[in-house]
Amino acid sequence: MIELYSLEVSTYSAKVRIALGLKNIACKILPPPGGYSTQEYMQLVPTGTIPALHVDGHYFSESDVIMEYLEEAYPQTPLLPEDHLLRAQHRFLARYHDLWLEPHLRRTFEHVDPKTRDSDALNQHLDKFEERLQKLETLFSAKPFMLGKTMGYADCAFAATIELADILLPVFGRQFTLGKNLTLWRDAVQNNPVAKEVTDQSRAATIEWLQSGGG
Ligand SMILES: N[C@@H](CCC(=O)N[C@@H](CS)C(=O)NCC(=O)O)C(=O)O
Repeated sequence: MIELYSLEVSTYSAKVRIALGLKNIACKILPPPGGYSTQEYMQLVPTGTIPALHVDGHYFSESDVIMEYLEEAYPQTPLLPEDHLLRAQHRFLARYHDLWLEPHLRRTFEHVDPKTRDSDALNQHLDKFEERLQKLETLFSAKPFMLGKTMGYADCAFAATIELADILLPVFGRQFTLGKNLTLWRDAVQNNPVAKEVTDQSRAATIEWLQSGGG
């Protein structure tokens, strides 16, 4: 059976776990051996990041690479449509998440503890995140999912990150507001039992992490 190295607190892992659930793929979910970024784990997964997939002695990371592998190796319940242009739109939105939006939220983690907070650096990332969230509102038109009537590749990318922003922005005194499009989309995602279960676990793990001081 394939194995996914993942932690509930990880939004990139949540993306892949939602895809596994939607496609009903049998997969063992495990924490990274030794913890992420450790020498022990990097012997298996050179980047040291989660998620990573283990298939027959082969290990690879990068959530979008794993998503593409799952799509090709398990064609049931496709998360990418047949139409080439729509496929490109899904991939664009998923890249927008990974390269343009989420990294600014991630860069706030180091400022959770007020004792070590650099307010200027923090505010720059919060401003960028909010700006790019507003832009995301204009990049699709909820159907109710980003590009269609069923959950797809693009939707998996944002599901846990939006829930993380809902929890994290108020910690820094910022308001979490979504436009009409993203609100419709978020409701649809939260009505999907697979996405709800994964994002609920991710929310609970994030709250626990914050309560422990966010270190
Ligand atoms: N681009 C990577 C990002 C993955 C990532 O940053 N994962 C975090 C956890 S959510 C991680 O493993 N951090 C450990 C590190 O950066 O060393 C992907 O899409 O898989």
